[in-house]
Amino acid sequence: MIDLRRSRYAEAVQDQSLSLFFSGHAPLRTADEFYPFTVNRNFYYLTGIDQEHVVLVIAKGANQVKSFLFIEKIDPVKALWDGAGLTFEEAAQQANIDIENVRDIDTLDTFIAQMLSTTRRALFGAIDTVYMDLERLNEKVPATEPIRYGTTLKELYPYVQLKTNQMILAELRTVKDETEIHEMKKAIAITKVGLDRIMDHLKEGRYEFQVEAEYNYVLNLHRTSPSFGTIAASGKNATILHYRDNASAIEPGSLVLFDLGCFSNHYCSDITRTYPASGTFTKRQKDVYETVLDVNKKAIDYLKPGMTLKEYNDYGKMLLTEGAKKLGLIKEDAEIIKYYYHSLGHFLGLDVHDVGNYAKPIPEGAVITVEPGLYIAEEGIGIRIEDDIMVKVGGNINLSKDIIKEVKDIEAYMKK
Ligand SMILES: [Mn+2]
Repeated sequence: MIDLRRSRYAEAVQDQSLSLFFSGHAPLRTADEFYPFTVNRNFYYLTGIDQEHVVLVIAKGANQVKSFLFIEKIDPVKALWDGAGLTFEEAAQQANIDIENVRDIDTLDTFIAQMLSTTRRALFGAIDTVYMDLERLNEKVPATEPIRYGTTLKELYPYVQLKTNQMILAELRTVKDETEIHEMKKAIAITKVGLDRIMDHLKEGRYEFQVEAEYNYVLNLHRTSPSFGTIAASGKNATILHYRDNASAIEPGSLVLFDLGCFSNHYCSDITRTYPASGTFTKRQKDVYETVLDVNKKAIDYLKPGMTLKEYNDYGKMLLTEGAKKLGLIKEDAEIIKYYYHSLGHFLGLDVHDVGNYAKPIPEGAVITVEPGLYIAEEGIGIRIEDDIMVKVGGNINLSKDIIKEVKDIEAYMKK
C-alpha cells in the first residue's frame, strides 16, 4: 500500500528529479525541554514511519524510480536514555523499501552531492529538479526544514531547479485508501465512546472543562489525544466558532455544543454534537435543532464525486437560509450571515483541515465533513451537527453514523 502511494507520487513528478521528504524534529520548548514530536504528514503518508530525523528520497530517472531512506543509526547511549529508534531492518519493513536503500542519515549530504554533481551522473543521469514540500503558511511562520534545505541546495547547486510538490501530495492524500479509512473509523469509534461518556456526565451547573475532562479520560484510556483543541461550549458560548476557553458554568436549560476529535495513527476524527444540559430539549431548542439536523442529513445525501466544494457549500447555505426563515429568524436571504458564518465542511485525513485541491471537483474516496450550524446569540443557542463522510459513487458512507444525533435518541440516552 505504502509503495503504491510512492509510485503514484512518482508518476506525477518529472523525469530526472529528486524528491526529498523530512520527518521533522520536535521543536524546542524551553531550555532542554521539547514539544512533543509530530511527524510531517507527507513524509508519514509515503513511509508509514513515525520517527524524528528521517529523510525519504525518491529518485526518478528516465526509466527507473527508486526510494531511499536515511535514518539515524542506533546509538547505544541514546538508547539507554530515550529508548532505541527503528533499526534499518524495521524501517525497511515499515516503509517497504529495499534494505540496501536504507542508509545512515550522516551520509545524506554526500548522497545528494553524488546525485546532483555535474561530473558524477552515472546512476540516474543529469538530475536537474528537486521537489520538496516548500509549504509556507505566512511570512511570520519560521522557515520549515525543506525551505532551509532548499536554500542550501540552491547555494551549492545553482543549476538545480527547486519545485514544490505540495499540490501533488494534496491531491493524492485527498483520495483515501482502505488503510486510511480503517484508521479514520477507529478514531471516530473512540470519539463515539467519548461523546457517550460526555452525555453520561453532562449536568446543569457543572463547568464546561469538567465535561471536557470526561472526554479526555476516554482518549487517555485509548492512548490517544485530541486532533484539535476541544470545543465544549454552553449557551451563548457556542455561537463563538472557535471558543476554546471551556471555562463557563453550564446554565440550567442550556444547550452544550461539543466539537472534538482524536487521532488513530495520525488520522483524525472531527465530530460535533449538541446536547441539552437538562437531558431534554425545550420546544424552541428542538425546532432549531431539527432544522440543523435536516440540513445535515440532506447535505450528506447531496454530496457527490465531481461536485465542487463551492456547489456543496452553496447548497447548505441555501437550506439553512430556508430554515432560518421558517424559524422566523430572517426575512431576506442575505441576513443568513448573522446566524450562519462558516462553510459546510472540509477535507479530513492526516490533518483536521486536510490538504486537498479545494478548487477542483471532489474525487471519489475523499472524506469530507458535513457540519451545518445555526447560531442565535440573542437566544443563547448555538447548534452544529457534524459527521465525517466518505464520498462514493452510488451513495456516500457516513463514517460516524453510529454517533447518535436524533432528538429522541439523545433524550432517551440521557434519561437512562
Ligand atoms: Mn470540522
